[in-house]
Amino acid sequence: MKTVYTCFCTDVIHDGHLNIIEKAKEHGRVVVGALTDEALIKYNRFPTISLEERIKLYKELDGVDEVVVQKDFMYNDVIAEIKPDYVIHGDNWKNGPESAIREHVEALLKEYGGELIDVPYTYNEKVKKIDMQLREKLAMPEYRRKRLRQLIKMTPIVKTMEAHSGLTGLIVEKTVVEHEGKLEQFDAMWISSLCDSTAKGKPDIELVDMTSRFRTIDDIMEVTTKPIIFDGDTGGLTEHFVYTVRSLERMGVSAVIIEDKKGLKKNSLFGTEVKQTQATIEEMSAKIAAGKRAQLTDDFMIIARIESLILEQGMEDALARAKAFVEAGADGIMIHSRKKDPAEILEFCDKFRAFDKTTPIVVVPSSFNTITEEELAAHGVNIVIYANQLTRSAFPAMQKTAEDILKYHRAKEVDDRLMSIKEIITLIDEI
Ligand code: SPV
Ligand code: MG
Repeated sequence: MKTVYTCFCTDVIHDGHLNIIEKAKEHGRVVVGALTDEALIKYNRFPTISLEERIKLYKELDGVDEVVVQKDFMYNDVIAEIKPDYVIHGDNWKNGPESAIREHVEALLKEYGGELIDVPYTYNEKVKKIDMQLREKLAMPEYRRKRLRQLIKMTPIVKTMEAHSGLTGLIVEKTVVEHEGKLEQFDAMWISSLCDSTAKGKPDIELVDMTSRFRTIDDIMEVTTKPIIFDGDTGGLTEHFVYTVRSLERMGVSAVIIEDKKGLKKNSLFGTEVKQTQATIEEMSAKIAAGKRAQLTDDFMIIARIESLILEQGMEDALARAKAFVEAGADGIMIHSRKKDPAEILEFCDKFRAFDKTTPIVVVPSSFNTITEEELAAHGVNIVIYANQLTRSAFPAMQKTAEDILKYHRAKEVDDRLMSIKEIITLIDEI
C-alpha cells in the first residue's frame, strides 16, 4: 500500500483539513505530520494547545492512519524517514513565501519518484470564521501576555521590531520572508518611547503621557497577535509605576522595560552630550521590587535597563547593577550602548552570564548594528530589539515625496515608488 503524507499546522480542524484527508485516502495510507511548537512559531502559527493535544486531535480524525512529529517546517527529515509516495497539501502554498517550501518538497520527492498533490484550498465562511477565531484567541490578553516567556524558551533569540501605530503593527505582524530555505518573521513588538513620541511630533522626554501611550498599545493590539514589550522609560514615580504595571498586565502586554535614570529623561543615544542622571542602585531596586509586588500574573515581566555604559560609568558599575536588579526581582536585564563597536555589549553579556546563566538579556543594536542575531545569541542574548528602524525608514520616504510633489506641482513623479492602493487595502484585515 502506498503512503500519503500531509503536514498539519493547526489547533483546530476545519473543512480544509477534512478535504485533504479525503483526497489523501484515495491514494493510500494517510500519515499526518504534527509540527512541533518551535516549528509552528517560525510558520506564523503560535500554538494555543500543546503538541500532545494536537497529536491527539489529528489521531482522532477519520481516515488518519498514523501521526508523526515533524520537527522543522522544511520536510527533509520527515521525507527521508517516511519516504512517502505522495505529499498532499492545499494549493495555497503555491504563492507567497511558502512557495519555497513547496518547491523544496517537490525536489525531494523527485529524487526517488514521489509525487506532490496540490488540493484546491478550501476557503468557505466556516474556514474563514475558524481562522479568525484562532487569531482572536491569540490576541486575547491571557494568551498574548505569556507568549514572550514562551518564546524566550522556544527560540534562540526573540526578534523584536518597533511598532508605533496600527499600520506599523501590521507590518511587524505580517512580514514574512523566505531566505536561504527558511521562513523569517518577527516574534514580538517593541513600543518605543522614541518612536511613539516622534510619531506625535514630540520629544522623547516622557512628555507623551501614559494615557496616550496606552492608546498606542490599544491601536496595535486591535490588529495584531504578537507579544508586546513596552518601553516604560524611567517608569516615573514608583507610586505611579505600580499602576502602570497593573494596566499593562491587564491589557495583555508581556513586558515593560524601565531604565535606571531619574529626573528629566533624555534619549539614551544622546549619551553624555546632554545632562542625564542615573538613579542609584537602591532607588531603581525599590522601583523594580514595588512593580513586582503589584504584578498579579506570573506571565508579565519587568525588565531592568542599565544605562551605565551610555553614561560612561564603566563595566563594573553595569554588572553590579545587573546583579542588584535581578536580586530586586527583575525578570530580565537590558544593557544599552551607543558605541558602533559591539565589544562592550559582548563583554557585559559574557561577564553577566558567568554569574547568571538564566536571566534573559535584552539588547538594542541601533548603534552596534553590524552584529548578527546569531552572534548575540552565542553571547547569551535572549531578545534583540530593532528599536526605531521602521520610523527611520518611513520618515525620509515621506519627506522626499512631499518635496517632490512641491517641486513638480503634481504627484506623477512620485508614483513609481508608492505602494499601490490595492496593496495597502489588502494589508488591512476586513471582518
Ligand atoms: C526607544 O526606542 O525609545 C529606546 C531605545 O528607548 S533608544 O532609543 O536606543 O534609547
Ligand atoms: Mg525609549
